[in-house]
Amino acid sequence: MIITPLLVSKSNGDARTEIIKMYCAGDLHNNQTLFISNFISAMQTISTEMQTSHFATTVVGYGPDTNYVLTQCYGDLSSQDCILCYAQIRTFFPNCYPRKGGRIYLDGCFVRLQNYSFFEEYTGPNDTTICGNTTRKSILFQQSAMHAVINVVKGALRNNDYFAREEMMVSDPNNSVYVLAECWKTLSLSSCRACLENASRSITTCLPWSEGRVLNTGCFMRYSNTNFLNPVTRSSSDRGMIISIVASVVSSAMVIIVALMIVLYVKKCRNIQHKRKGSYDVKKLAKILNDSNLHFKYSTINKATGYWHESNKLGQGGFGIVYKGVLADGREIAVKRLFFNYKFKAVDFYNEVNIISSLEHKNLVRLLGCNCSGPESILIYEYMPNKSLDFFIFDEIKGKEIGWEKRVEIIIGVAEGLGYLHNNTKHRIIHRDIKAPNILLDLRLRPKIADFGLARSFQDGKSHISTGIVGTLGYMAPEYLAHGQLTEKADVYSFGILILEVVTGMESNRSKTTEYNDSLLSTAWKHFKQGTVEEIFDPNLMMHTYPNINFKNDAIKVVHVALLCTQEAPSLRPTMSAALKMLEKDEDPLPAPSNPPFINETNMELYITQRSMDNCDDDDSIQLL
Ligand SMILES: *[C@@H]1O[C@H](CO)[C@@H](O)[C@H](O)[C@H]1NC(C)=O
Ligand SMILES: *[C@@H]1O[C@H](CO)[C@@H](O)[C@H](O)[C@H]1NC(C)=O
Ligand SMILES: *[C@@H]1O[C@H](CO)[C@@H](O)[C@H](O)[C@H]1NC(C)=O
Ligand SMILES: *[C@@H]1O[C@H](CO)[C@@H](O)[C@H](O)[C@H]1NC(C)=O
Ligand SMILES: *[C@@H]1O[C@H](CO)[C@@H](O)[C@H](O)[C@H]1NC(C)=O
Ligand SMILES: *[C@@H]1O[C@H](CO)[C@@H](O)[C@H](O)[C@H]1NC(C)=O
Ligand SMILES: *[C@@H]1O[C@H](CO)[C@@H](O)[C@H](O)[C@H]1NC(C)=O
Ligand SMILES: *[C@@H]1O[C@H](CO)[C@@H](O)[C@H](O)[C@H]1NC(C)=O
Ligand SMILES: *[C@@H]1O[C@H](CO)[C@@H](O)[C@H](O)[C@H]1NC(C)=O
Ligand SMILES: *[C@@H]1O[C@H](CO)[C@@H](O)[C@H](O)[C@H]1NC(C)=O
Ligand SMILES: *[C@@H]1O[C@H](CO)[C@@H](O)[C@H](O)[C@H]1NC(C)=O
Ligand SMILES: CC(=O)N[C@H]1CO[C@H](CO)[C@@H](O)[C@@H]1O
Repeated sequence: MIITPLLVSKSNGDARTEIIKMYCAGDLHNNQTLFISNFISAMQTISTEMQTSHFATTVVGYGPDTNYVLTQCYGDLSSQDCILCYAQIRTFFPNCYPRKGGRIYLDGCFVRLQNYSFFEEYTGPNDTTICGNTTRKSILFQQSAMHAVINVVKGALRNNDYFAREEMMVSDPNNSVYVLAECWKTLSLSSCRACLENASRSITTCLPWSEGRVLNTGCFMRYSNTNFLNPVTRSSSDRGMIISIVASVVSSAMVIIVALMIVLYVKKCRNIQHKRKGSYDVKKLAKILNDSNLHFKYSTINKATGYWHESNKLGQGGFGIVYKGVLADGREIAVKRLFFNYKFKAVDFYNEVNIISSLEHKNLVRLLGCNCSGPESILIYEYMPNKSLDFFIFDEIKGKEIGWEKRVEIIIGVAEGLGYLHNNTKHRIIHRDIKAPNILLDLRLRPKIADFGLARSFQDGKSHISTGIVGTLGYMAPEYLAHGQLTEKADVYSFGILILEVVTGMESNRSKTTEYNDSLLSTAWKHFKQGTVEEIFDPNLMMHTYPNINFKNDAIKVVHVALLCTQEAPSLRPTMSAALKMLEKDEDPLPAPSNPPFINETNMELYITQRSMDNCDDDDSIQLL
């Protein structure tokens, strides 16, 4: 896959992205999970189609949470302007949530989403006429306008695309009239006629004023004394506005990105009012962010990502998309765009951003900025060109590119980053989701821990916080999994698993078929006890580093540390700083590890389901998955 960031310079057309009217549907979604996933998939289909077309419809799902979507750009927009206008729609549309859809009329395009098939509707109670009444026009203008409206209706019904434009130029420029009319392409000819005839009757009630618009269920019409129409050419190539500036080759498996997604998932809980110590109120936090250099204008981000151009998409997770962007000064960024802006939990979001932004360490991905006051919640991070650790170590070919020394460097880097999080004086932070896809690699393959979305700072004096389970099975500490008890030692456990992956090149995953007893951890434990650890070393390492005598001993020691980190009793696991010392220094002999946990996986799943249901009154009313 070639990623080609776009710089979109000023168009010589006008995308007419002003929002004229937005209605949100009256219905609340029925099943949030279902609705959101249908919405995301519907918008994805539409977004793809709108890259090349002026019109798209889709139907996703079934039952009361089905998404029926229609989008259309008006006929005089160039392809590029259509993309820009659609980008505006895409940005504003989630604001209807949790209403189940709605309509937005822009001056250049239209969108509608409902949970039933509305594609043939052309009239309804929300049909609106909006008159711009700034200037009262002459009789001559009024006559021209009437005439133009009649022509435009005829024209639209004649044209296959249901679009027509009309310019009435009279000798006196003060009396020129410009008109546009368009039906949605899903209508039959007779429905389109009925819609436009109603619209033309409605619009003439705006006379003698200089401006009128009709927003009907099935069509749009506008007249004006100023020329809002775009030049007649509809070719996009002649605009020459797409400048490819970078073309970097990126493979298709972009696992990082999925990991990069921050997902805001709001639990419907009884006790949502929970106030965390140290939370500020929204306004204060918004102000802090606004005053800091974290402040990014929405329009800047729009430009950097080529108006969220498809080709800049790095990946997509459950609830958000990550884009690559290039700022005006050439800096590359990764932009996380959350699908929904849960304004009512803004305190948590700002709090999160505030904490994250206060962190600075060479082994943590830096948050460069955010925009939470715009229509969407957006986070901006530094861009990591070499994706994530899993991309290398689990790949037979790419695995050869990081030898033993590099792997040790990476392990130590992660330990330093985690140690910094745990040892932070202002906020002790537990990452909660340490795993290979969350370890990003910079230009020189130095590790950077990503996705602090799961991080929760917790106050001194509490031994652990009880919390809804979030994280990735296979990396989760048993006490956390079973009882939701979260301490730094849960991160230490995940770190131990990560080490084993780096040494063996095997993925510690949750598998339905294999018992927990066959897990990577128990396999390592078994071999460690039998003194046959080298049997599980990554073949890539064996091939390249075996001549190095120290390799075997080093690697056994690293596995030893991993087993200390993954002991069943949290109190026996070392702190991150102790683990770091063990990895860096050779002097002291390491203590023998005690048993790792062996849990019956079937029971584990029961636990999780139960806990996620019981856990409403804990502090996690926003979960970042
Ligand atoms: C009309 O708009 C209102 C609110 O703006 C909304 O509640 C209602 O569902 C809409 N009706 C239709 C048919 O879209
Ligand atoms: C919502 O839909 C999902 C997916 O079909 C299902 O697993 C879940 O049980 C549903 N929730 C409710 C409350 O119906
Ligand atoms: C649309 O959603 C509403 C509210 O959830 C529901 O009552 C209605 O039956 C749904 N319509 C269809 C066609 O499923
Ligand atoms: C102009 O429009 C405004 C609001 O749209 C309305 O309140 C006002 O009465 C109108 N003026 C005239 C002269 O129609
Ligand atoms: C056009 O209108 C402006 C202001 O409404 C007026 O000053 C000007 O004289 C008009 N031009 C003509 C040719 O009538
Ligand atoms: C246009 O249709 C709407 C909805 O049926 C109706 O309320 C309105 O009176 C019609 N307007 C005209 C001018 O016929
Ligand atoms: C944000 O900062 C700008 C100046 O940098 C200021 O004009 C604006 O009022 C601030 N907005 C808020 C919400 O504090
Ligand atoms: C977000 O973007 C909007 C629109 O560009 C801007 O007005 C606002 O100040 C930005 N907010 C922050 C926190 O940067
Ligand atoms: C993890 O899953 C992959 C593919 O699903 C499989 O090839 C691999 O063996 C699994 N790893 C472990 C340790 O079970
Ligand atoms: C954690 O803090 C203690 C005391 O402030 C310090 O001695 C230790 O080196 C720190 N550990 C790390 C990993 O920064
Ligand atoms: C795991 O637990 C389930 C249910 O309690 C039980 O049926 C199953 O035999 C157990 N498996 C093992 C390996 O203990
Ligand atoms: C090992 C590897 O793939 N390194 C790459 C890291 O990213 C830089 C910049 O994209 C490439 O030049 C390296 O080849």
